[in-house]
Amino acid sequence: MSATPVSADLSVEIVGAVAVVRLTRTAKRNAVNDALVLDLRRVFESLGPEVKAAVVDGDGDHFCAGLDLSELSERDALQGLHHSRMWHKALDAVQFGPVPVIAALHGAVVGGGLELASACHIRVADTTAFYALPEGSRGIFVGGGGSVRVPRLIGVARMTDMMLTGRVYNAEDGERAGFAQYLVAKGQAFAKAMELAEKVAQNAPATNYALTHVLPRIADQTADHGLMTESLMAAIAQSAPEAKERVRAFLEGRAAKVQKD
Ligand code: 1HE
Repeated sequence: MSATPVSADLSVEIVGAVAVVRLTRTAKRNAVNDALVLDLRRVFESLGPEVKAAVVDGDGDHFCAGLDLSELSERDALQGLHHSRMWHKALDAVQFGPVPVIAALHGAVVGGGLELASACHIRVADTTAFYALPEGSRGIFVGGGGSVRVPRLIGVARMTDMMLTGRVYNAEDGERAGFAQYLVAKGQAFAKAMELAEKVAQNAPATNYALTHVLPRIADQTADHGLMTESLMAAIAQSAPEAKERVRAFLEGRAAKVQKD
């Protein structure tokens, strides 16, 4: 099936059970303007039941250059607040939408681009990827959820350093720091993200829901509350007929063993 343009700057293609959501604003390095934020939100809020996983990709040499800076100049404080909250709603729709989302990263993953990547559940980067938060040097602050999501990947100290000093992480150092879970050869991020998405799409829905909606909430809870939430989710997941069948399949030798790579 071919990609359906949502606008000139965004397309969606359904490949089997995977929705491929692609930024197509290459002339502006996939910088995200207001229309694009709203479209991203709409896309993730309206994925159909046939979609079991999604991949976010960017056309051209860069994943995403962040906020479209040309729209920043004339906002007052209250408009700035609403603008940031608009990003939050859109990236919440990515993180807490119906399916696991895998980001395919290459080139610039900066500012709001890094915030978008951080809202995804798995990040695959190729060797051209680099990570930065130029907000620090532009005299602004993150506004797309970066202060909440980026430290969960790399820690508060690294994010503070990035924004105070303008530090840029290359692909290798970025993987080591925790930005990406997979590092692949140049041009291979999308293929690897699709491979992972197809695998993720086969998981039991309760497992995917637990990992995308419940695990991050447990991370926000006290240990005592987290353990209770874990038990509740575990009980729900194991009670599904699909879980029982998967366990039976293993016990009867019909399911794959755990194998090292
Ligand atoms: C843009 C943007 C943008 C490119 N807003 N127009 N983000 C940044 O501070 C990153 C700014 N961008 C860059 O550092 C570079 O563009 C890149 C490293 C990403 C790519 O460099 P390059 O040499 O491939 O492209 P370029 O020549 O810099 O840019 C090509 C065009 O895209 C050019 O426009 P043109 O009309 O002159 O062709 C650039 O102006 C335009 N462009 N990036 C607007 N970001 C929710 S809060 C989040 C806050 C932030 O994200 S702040 C960080 C913003």
